[in-house]
Amino acid sequence: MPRTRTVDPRDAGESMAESFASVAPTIVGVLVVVLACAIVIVVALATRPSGGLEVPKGSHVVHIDEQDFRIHVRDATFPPGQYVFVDTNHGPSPHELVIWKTTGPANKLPLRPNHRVDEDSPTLTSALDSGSSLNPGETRLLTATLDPGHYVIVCNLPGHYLSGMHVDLIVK
Ligand SMILES: [Cu+2]
Repeated sequence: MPRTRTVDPRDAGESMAESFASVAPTIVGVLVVVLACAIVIVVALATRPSGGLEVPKGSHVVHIDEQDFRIHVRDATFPPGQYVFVDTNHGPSPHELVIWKTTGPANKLPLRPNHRVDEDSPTLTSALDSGSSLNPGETRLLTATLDPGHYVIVCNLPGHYLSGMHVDLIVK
C-alpha cells in the first residue's frame, strides 16, 4: 500500500526543519572543532614565552636591544645568578651578541689588526656567545650564568665594536 501524505500548508516549513535537523549535527560538530582550535591557540599564546623558548625558573630576564651601532641594556648593574637575555636586533644590519668577563673597560678591549676584539685574548673569559648573528627584526633568547665581576657586552662583527657596539656590565 503506497504511503499517503496529507497536504498541509506547513509542509514546506516542515521539510526545511527536517533538512536543518539533518545538517544540525554537522554544524554542531564544526563549531565544536572551531572552538577547540580557538582554545588551543589561546592557551598556546598565553603560555608562550617570548622567542618561543622556555625561561628556566629563577632566571633573571633582561632585554638587550641592538641597532646600528649601539647596544642598549636597561641597567648597568645586575645581581649574580642565571640570566635569560632577550636579545632583539632592531637593525637595519645583522648583529651578534657576545659577553665576556674582563677587568678592562668595554671601550678598551684588546684588538686584532683588523680592529675586531681579539676573542682569543687571555684577558677575556667568554660568558655568552650568540654564535650566529641575528637578522634585523630577530629576537633570540640567550642564557648565561653570571657570577660577580665586570663584564662587557659586544657585537664583534667587522667594524661594529669600533662603531660603538659595546656596553659595560657590573654583576655584584
Ligand atoms: Cu653589530
